[in-house]
Amino acid sequence: KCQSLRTWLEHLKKNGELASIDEKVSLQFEVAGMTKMLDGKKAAYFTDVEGYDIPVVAGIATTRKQFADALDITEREMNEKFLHALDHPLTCQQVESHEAPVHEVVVKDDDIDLLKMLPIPVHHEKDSGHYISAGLAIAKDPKTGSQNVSIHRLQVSGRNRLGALLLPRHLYNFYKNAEEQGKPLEVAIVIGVDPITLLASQAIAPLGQDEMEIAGALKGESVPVVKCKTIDVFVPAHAEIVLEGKILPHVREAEGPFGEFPKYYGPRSDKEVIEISTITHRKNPIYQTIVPASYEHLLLGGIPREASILRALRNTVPTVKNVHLTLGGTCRYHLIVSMQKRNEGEAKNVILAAFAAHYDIKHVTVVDDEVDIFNLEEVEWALATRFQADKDLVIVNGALGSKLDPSTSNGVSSKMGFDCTVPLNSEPMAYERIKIPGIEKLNVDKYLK
Ligand code: FMN
Repeated sequence: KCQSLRTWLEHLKKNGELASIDEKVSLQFEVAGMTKMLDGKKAAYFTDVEGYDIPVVAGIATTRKQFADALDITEREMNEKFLHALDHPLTCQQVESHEAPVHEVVVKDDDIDLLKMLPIPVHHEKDSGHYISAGLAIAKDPKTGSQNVSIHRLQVSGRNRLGALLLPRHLYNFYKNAEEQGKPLEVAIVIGVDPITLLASQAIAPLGQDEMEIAGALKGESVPVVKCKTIDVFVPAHAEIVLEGKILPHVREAEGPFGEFPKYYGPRSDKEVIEISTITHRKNPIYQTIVPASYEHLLLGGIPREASILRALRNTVPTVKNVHLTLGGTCRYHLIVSMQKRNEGEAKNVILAAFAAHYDIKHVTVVDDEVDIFNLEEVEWALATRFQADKDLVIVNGALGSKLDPSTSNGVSSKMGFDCTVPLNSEPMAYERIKIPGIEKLNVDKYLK
């Protein structure tokens, strides 16, 4: 079901999880608005986008259950599955151009006009314009030849020009290496893929590890890739659309504002520029977009991060059981951890390790492992009944946080941890949960109908 965007959409349709929207919709806010209204319920497939023959799809996975379904596992198995894939990547399978659906149509040079060709939406009120938000940027490290996959917001700045936000991670690193030699960096922007490929692109993997190989490991079979027509980059052969181009050295142009995952605007400033020289696509392509700050956007960042954070915390305290980055905390800022505390003080070590595991983490809540960390009412109950601010609160001031959190001073942030574990030396009855014997055997379903 995750061979391509199309096979996944078929699967959603069969499950009744795809809304086919046949009324005419505008690219200006309407696509984003309808998708937002369906967020967490159904994917939105727009068949009649004003001014275009190409359909638009958004929200292809907006719940943890759907991502788990794509991976053929339960929600609770997600972290272990992701960690296994990080450790056992699967080499991609190279196919010839004539075998690659994404090479069915090739458009070159002067025939390219991004906004005329592709239904690229305007998502939020104060966005600077049309943005590609579900494009996988794939580039090759000029030094080692290994590929990297990541998603970047891409502002359409001209007929064949995109403004990109490259935060200082892997793609940025490749680009700086090329720029220092006065060279452009070849890059492919891949649009229209399945949810596992999107998820893999967000892996917190070491520099040099190709996320497409993690996608292969998550799928259980190698991803078929094809060499681009004009650049030395390999892209998924079953994608819908590929833009081939390069990031220009020593060129910066205005980009933004753009509505971002914390539900505020990322500011306008001079950013890197990608020039597109060739577009390849399937015969009747489907255009994919991700509405910023939607559940899809938040979970795509959250799920791979949870796996990496879990590993980091277990390196500090091996009895850490599970972690949860909550939707309310934008799947970035609020972490809940469950652990089996064996030594007094360990929960505080876990809090400090969480701050170190990812700079985005701002507030950490640690609970004993009988608390269900995916049930926020239970977590609040633990905070209400097992936490005393004079002993159980950890505050670290002046650490690096998220620059997109407007309450920080340009990213410099206070961090806070709540140790909600039961003291090991407490009276046995003091924290004994009340219980009604035999309740689990009683059946009241018929009275609820
Ligand atoms: N990262 C950026 O640097 N700039 C962006 O504009 C950006 N936009 C994103 C939009 C979406 C919908 C998602 C899911 C992620 C976005 N990210 C962005 C996050 C990166 O894609 C992500 O951190 C990725 O893992 C980075 O890969 P790397 O570590 O291989 O460089």
